[in-house]
Amino acid sequence: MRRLLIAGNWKMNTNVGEGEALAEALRDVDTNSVDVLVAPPFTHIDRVARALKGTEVFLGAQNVSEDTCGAHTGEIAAEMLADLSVDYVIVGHSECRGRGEVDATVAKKAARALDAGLLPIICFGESEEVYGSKERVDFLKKQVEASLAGIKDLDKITLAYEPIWAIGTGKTADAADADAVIGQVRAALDPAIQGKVRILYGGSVKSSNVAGFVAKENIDGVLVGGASLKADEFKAIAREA
Ligand code: G2H
Repeated sequence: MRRLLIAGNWKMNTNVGEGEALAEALRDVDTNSVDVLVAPPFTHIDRVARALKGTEVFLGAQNVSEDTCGAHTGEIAAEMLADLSVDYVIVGHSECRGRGEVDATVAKKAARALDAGLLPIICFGESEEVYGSKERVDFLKKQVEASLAGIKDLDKITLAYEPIWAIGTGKTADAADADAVIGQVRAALDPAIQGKVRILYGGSVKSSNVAGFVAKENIDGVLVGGASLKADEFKAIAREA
């Protein structure tokens, strides 16, 4: 059985004090039956790590450089995140892909994360236009395959299906449809890892709809944006999952 992962992606929200307060309020989140992760902005990671010290909550980052330490102005290396006790890093979020990040870059970022001992959460998903076309499943399989290119420790990755049209829009995917499409993507993975890799759903998840997603065979948790910014709501998501 794959253990569920409930991941909160704070995106570019909160100041340091607000992030610290949010983390403090999450100290009693129920981690008995699910893994829980928060991914604050880079600037908050150290303070959030301190606020969550002694809990089972995992710490994530929202992005990482494709390069190792060196002359890369403005970038953050995976080694730097590992130094802050970060466990997971989100790569290939559609909000990054939308700014020009391509599959090959996503694969390099995931490889750097693994080299530094971090666990990558690799996002994939289709636009509304592709969603409505017969190419949808092929598009998603190719996107995942290209985003995993050259990665050796495939058993250490987590995938997250985030249909772009469902992100921050309040439109959620149909759970049965998300399960079916995730199942097809899972079936295209290397057979050695097919049953091991966690595949999350993300896009307008909240406490009132999470149960419907995680009840599905192929959905191993959720990546939550907006609803992860309210401690009570995020704790309710972890409880309802
Ligand atoms: C999708 C999701 C979290 P939201 O981006 O990654 O955000 O829950 O706000 O749709």
